[in-house]
Amino acid sequence: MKRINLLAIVLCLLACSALEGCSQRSEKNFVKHISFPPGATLEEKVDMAARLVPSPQQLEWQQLELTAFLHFGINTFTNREWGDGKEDPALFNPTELDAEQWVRTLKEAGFRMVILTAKHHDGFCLWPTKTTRHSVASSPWKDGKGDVVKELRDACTKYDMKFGVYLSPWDRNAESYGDSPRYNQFFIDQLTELLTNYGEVHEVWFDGACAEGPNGKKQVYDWEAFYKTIQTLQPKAVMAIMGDDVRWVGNEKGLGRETEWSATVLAPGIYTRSDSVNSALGIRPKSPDLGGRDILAKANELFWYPSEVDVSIRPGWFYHADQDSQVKSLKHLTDIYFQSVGYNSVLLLNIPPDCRGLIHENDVQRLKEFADYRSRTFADNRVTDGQVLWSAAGGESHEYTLKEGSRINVVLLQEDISKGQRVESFEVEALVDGQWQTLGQGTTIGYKRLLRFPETEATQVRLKLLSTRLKANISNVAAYYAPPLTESQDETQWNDLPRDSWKVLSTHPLTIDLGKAVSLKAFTYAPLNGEARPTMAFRYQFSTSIDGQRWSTISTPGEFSNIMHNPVPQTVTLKEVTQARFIRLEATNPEGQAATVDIKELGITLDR
Ligand code: FUL
Repeated sequence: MKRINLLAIVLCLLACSALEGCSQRSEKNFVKHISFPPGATLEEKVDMAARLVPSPQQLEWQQLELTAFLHFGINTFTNREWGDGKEDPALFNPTELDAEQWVRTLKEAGFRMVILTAKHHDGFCLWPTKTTRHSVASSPWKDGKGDVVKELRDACTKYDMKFGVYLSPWDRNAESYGDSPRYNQFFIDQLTELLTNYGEVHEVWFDGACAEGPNGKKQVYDWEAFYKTIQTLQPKAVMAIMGDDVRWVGNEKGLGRETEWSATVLAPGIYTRSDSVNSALGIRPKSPDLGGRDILAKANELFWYPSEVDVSIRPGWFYHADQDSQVKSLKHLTDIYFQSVGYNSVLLLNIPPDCRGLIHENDVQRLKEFADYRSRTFADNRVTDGQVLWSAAGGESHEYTLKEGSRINVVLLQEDISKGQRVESFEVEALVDGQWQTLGQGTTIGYKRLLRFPETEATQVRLKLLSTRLKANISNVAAYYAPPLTESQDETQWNDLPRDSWKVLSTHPLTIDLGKAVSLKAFTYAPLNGEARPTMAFRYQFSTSIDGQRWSTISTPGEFSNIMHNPVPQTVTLKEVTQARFIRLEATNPEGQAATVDIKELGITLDR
């Protein structure tokens, strides 16, 4: 009798596990997009959300982890961040351009893809396009016979590096800009050249900037047609930012979100419905919660739309010689890495080639340090049994063995996202002297989550899933020791004259008595706390005076280009050294209304 019972139990268990296997196998997945059925409950939505998976190219893109951005173009030679399209192409003349040096440097630093600004907002094309004369073909570089895109493409092929292009939709040079159908065709022609003549393109990057063209008119982009062009010519490429494969994280500081859902309710900006969908949900790319249950409850659809963190290794996106000493420190880059790759995002790090057409020695050195640090840290995984797939629901936990004598301060967690993103919250513990102690807690895991905590000597680590959507699939658990880093970055000096002696004569416009006459070489505008505010300065006019009565305007109306997205100090060098005791900054905000500038946001550079 006993034996029969036992047999029955064994048979039942076998049948159950087979069934379970079947039900797991028959799980219906949704690729890239879900429309929730009308009236779906939150539980039904959560169930479907767990089964949203990336397209094959999105998955491949995520696995790259590190992509390099190369901002290079006419701005490199005019020392600007945003060109106005009126530049003389003759200024473009790199003396030692070597795309192999770029790719070799980046490859050695662990990057797997390179994206070049084939055209930035100034409209200057780095390839000899048939669409405009504002290109390398009109420059003295290689007697107008050069092609930066091709040189980069060839170097990528040689070093087995993936290749992407940034083509700015906003074009301040194109005469047709603002005449929407005509410019859209012009843009498609440019896209077609880039996607036809340079082999495989893996990422097409469109930023969202859309402002006035040379005729003052605003353009209405035909995203649908741009999208079709890419689909036809490079069906395997991911389309980023103004695209529906890759999402902008929402800042240019290198800061990912700790809770980062790749399965998100944010509708990609290229869809005509995106404004109405996103405003009904009250969300923007910068919003903190783009995929949690609260927002899911209100949503009608869901997108696999993973985050990309874009940031420059220097304060600006383009090369400026006066930023040679401001290459981000190893600690800063490492923090960025943990807050991007370690927060379920791809890091898109910009390294701008200089006027020679080379990656500057300081950046090369920092990239080497960054790569060495990562390989020192991640070469020695202390977990012996972390690469076995563990499928489990909230409330379950799993113990992993550490090599003997392990000192750790980082735990790496990965979900098999080809089956969906499912972990909502987790806890990691360590067995220290026979006692379990908490190392840290977190929310999402996704493709990769790096958890940092104080150094701990332990024999085991335990991962506890606190809450999941269906059963989560944990594909990797690892633990490391990351050597501590201290900040050795110099405080950037951008004001030579202490403000104690300054007197504010008026706030609108900001007029200052410096207390004595000085030889003025440059001035700097640095948004307070490095933060963008709606009242911040964007367009400006700068004037000086000896006596506070007669004023001369030094620079023609200028702009602090891109300051609202990247609010770092911007220094404007005067055409010639000027004697002045009084200075005045008249400025308007990005909306064109009077800006408010605080005295602490202004600095001057003296000629000494
Ligand atoms: C922004 C641009 O305006 C900046 O100049 C830079 O190219 C950044 C990556 O994207 O939208």
